Amino acid sequence: MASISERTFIAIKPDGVQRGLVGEIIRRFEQKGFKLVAMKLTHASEDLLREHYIDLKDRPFYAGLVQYMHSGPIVAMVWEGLNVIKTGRVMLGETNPMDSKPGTIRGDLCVQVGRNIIHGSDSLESAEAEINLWFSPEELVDYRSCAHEWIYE
Ligand code: DAT
Ligand code: MG
Repeated sequence: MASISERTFIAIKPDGVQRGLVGEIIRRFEQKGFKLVAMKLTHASEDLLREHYIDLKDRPFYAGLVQYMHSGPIVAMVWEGLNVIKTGRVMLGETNPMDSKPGTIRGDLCVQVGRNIIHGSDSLESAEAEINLWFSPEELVDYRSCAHEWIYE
């Protein structure tokens, strides 16, 4: 069941960082009304990235995907809010930017599936696993947003 304290893992991939899209992507989540609870710029290890994409280990693009994700810094974030996992995926667009509608992040800001600039968890289970993989519990910041009452009834 969707809850106001639902959390998702969102990552701006190395191409998004290099192309100067960090502010634009964060702006969309902030303006939507979601709450930022963790964020760091990190050059992820290949081990962490292999684990992050472990479900895709048998796909032909797996090695290239890990290399691409290891090619530069990533902005790793945790966002919180009602239905944030599913809504976050809608905001991202389809995996392949070619299939992504205008108005979505991938639909507006990138062209090819292998350079699709952003990651977002696709289920409650993957969100929990990914948040645990990328962040320690102390890095998740507990605070009350002053906009809370203006976003939720
Ligand atoms: P998503 O990132 O939308 O959750 P996914 O989990 O199926 O998509 O795949 C993870 C990433 O792998 C995706 O963002 C880009 C890459 N990828 C997926 N399918 C691909 C393909 N057919 N060719 C190249 N890269 C692909
Ligand atoms: Mg995925």
